[in-house]
Amino acid sequence: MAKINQNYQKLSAGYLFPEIARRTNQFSSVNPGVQIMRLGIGDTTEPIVPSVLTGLHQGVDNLGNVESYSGYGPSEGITPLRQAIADFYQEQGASIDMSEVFVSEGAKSDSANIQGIFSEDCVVAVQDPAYPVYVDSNVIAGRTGLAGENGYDGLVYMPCTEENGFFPELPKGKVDLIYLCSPNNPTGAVATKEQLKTFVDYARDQKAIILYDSAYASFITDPSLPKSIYEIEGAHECAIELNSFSKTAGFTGVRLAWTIVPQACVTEDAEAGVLHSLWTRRQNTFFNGASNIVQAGGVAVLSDEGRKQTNEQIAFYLKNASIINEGLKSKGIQTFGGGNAPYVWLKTPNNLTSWEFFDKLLGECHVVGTPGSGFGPAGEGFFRLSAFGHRENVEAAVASIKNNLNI
Ligand code: PL4
Repeated sequence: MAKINQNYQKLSAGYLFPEIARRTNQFSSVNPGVQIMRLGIGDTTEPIVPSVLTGLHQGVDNLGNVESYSGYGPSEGITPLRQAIADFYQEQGASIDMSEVFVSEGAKSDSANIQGIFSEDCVVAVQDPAYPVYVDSNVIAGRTGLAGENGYDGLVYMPCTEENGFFPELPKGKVDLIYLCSPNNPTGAVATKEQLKTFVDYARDQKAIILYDSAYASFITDPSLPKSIYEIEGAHECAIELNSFSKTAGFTGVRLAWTIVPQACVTEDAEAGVLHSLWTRRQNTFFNGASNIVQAGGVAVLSDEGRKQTNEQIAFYLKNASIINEGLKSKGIQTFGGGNAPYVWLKTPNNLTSWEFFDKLLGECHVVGTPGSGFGPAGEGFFRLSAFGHRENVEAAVASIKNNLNI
């Protein structure tokens, strides 16, 4: 008799983004003809830049020629791409060997899967609020109890509040796995080197592992802020980093990402090299590699021309963020983030709950955003607006908020 994984029953509600889509569709069905402006999901909108398109075309053309045709590739990724990623780190002052780079089809799936190489009884700490995948994947893996009003039993929430500048204090007790995301989704806050150092020191001391999601690192324009945790001394011993081409190069639909598992990473029960070989084994068993066409596109993203063109696109999205920020501020709404990140985090006016503000923004302004409470208990009373959008749509959404939001 088959039995289901009962941990799925613990998941508190529908996954956040489909829930937003459901509510938005419901609004549209009772308000036919109303034009909805979407600043909800962080999804790229601008076309892929020419030099990267050339790389993708090259990937396709290679398949039409007997000399350059390739079938299954290494599940860790093709050598030119792994090397280009390692070189990219080197330029940032973070030494990474090509063998430590694991190419994948998405940082979402890697951030959900990475917990699988750790013991079931690891104590998990997450920033609160956080990208929901970190929590849900650990719920499904059985590392938590049931959900209550303040989150899941057994999970250590590290509140990110206005008071601490949206970067958490160290956990009070001993934890084993620590999820950090910088630039942060959803708050837009970026960790400083000093802040990361406190976590690296803690992790080395406790033989804990930091799972560092830097999917938005390319949005950091302030040169004093770290783009990788490996810029911090000692991080190679205690941190796994996840990054993605999704937001950097408009690959949200194309799908390409990477995870770094340094050889030097250690746990309480495993010496250097073990975590690296476990992740290799995991990927070899579960994954047959990212598309060879897409990996050719990834190499083009990291070329000089690719970087120049994608950086221009990132500047475009950052300008959207500043338009949103300015518009909200002129309305008297308090905002955070958006300077080195594609998300603006706002405090809901008049103490509205996050979902109350969602309904108000949709009803009065026809703008969709993301309720902060969907990212964790400390997100209640906050709201996220995404800077991904065509300029005219972002401007129209901001104008509608200015003209129609009744606060
Ligand atoms: C909507 C911190 C967006 N349907 O594209 P990937 O898989 O390489 O990267 C996903 C990802 C990884 N890490 C962080 C992210 O914020 C994201 C993407 N988040 C958002 O609006 O928060 C897209 C979400 C998607 C989902 O369910 O993840």
